[in-house]
Amino acid sequence: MANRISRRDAILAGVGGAVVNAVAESRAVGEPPSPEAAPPFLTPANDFNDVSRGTPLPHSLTGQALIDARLTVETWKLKIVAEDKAVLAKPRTIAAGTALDYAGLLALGKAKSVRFLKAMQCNNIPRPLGQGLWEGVLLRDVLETCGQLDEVRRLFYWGFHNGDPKQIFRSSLAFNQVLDSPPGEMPPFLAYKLNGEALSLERGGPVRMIVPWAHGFKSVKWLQKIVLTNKSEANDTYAEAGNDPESYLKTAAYFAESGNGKFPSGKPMVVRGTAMVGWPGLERVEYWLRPDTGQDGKLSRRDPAWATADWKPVTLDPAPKDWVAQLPGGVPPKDVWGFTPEGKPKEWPMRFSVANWSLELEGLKAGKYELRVRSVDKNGFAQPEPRDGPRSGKNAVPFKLIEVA
Ligand SMILES: Nc1nc2c(c(=O)[nH]1)N[C@H]1C(S)=C(S)[C@@H](COP(=O)(O)O)O[C@H]1N2
Ligand SMILES: [Mo]
Repeated sequence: MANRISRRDAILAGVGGAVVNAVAESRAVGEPPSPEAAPPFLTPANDFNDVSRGTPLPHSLTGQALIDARLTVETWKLKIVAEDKAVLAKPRTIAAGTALDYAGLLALGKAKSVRFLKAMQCNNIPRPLGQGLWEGVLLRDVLETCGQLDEVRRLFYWGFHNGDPKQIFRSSLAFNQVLDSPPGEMPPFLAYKLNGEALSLERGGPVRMIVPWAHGFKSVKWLQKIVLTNKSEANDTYAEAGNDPESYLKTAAYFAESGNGKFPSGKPMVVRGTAMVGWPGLERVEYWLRPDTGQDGKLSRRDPAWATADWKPVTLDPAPKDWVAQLPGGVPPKDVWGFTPEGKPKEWPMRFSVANWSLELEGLKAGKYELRVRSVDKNGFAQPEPRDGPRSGKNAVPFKLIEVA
């Protein structure tokens, strides 16, 4: 229970006018997590925290409604069309019987599939929602089956929604982000497997977009439509709600559990947490402990105390030794993005994944303290730098009030 938010923390909250599951940051005093409580590297599909719009939620549909929604593997179809000045030689439409179906996507995957470890991190929730091994086919390999493309500047894409245009959840990508990935980087792909199993309806199955470097809102669930366009502006649903639609995953440290902490004096205090390793990588996670100033932990960004803060490193969990045991059966570690031919991660912690950390302090005198943690990325920026605007990803320096008694 350290790299994700427990279900009991999930509440319904209104975000940008739509109902989204979000997280309460107001939990009661928690038990100190034990140092042994390192979470499994992959989050079981059902244990992800869910962020989904729609009434009813697409993953609550059953029976005929599910078939009508084309959300079964037998009925799923992906339309790919062009609009505006953009041209597509071979559009894929349901009317013409050319839409891509699940069997067709799997056949593409048989020739060329990709496997990618990624933590789902919402732009607006200060903690990863869960981490998975996603498997699918590159979007550019799917587009290749549509023949010559001209005058395309952007792709708009969305998934099933209930027919009410207000409930659509749409995202977008620049065409270059789909085609021209730097060698060694993973471009966007269509995922049909999570943790070695068929992608569940709740996680966006049968097929979901995965955008490796982005926050969760680019990874549209229940994917059904891609429109190639000559328009140049992002029309993401999240952009309309005031968020930065092009932010890379930020590197940021979070506490595993929200709420304040109470620890018995005379015993070591152990606090666990998690860090989202964004595109800038993660150099280290640091903590700053100081006596409580009686301000409920509030500290303005301009307070001079930041300049003299005494930050010290916490301990990052080491890479698992046995990757065969961590990954789903039958997945050779060398076939996962970011792994060497010998089956070891090229970097640790891995970009786009979660890094778990722990802090153990002994000999703390009885009293009240303020505890803060922050990440330092590979460019040397300490959280919340280089961008502290929450609309490009929540990365405020988290704090906890600690009582040792
Ligand atoms: N179709 C659809 N896709 C969606 C969403 C949605 O509401 N509808 N929410 C997005 C957001 S904001 C996030 S953070 C992630 C959450 O993924 P998860 O529910 O698998 O944890 O899904 C994204 N994909
Ligand atoms: Mo999100």
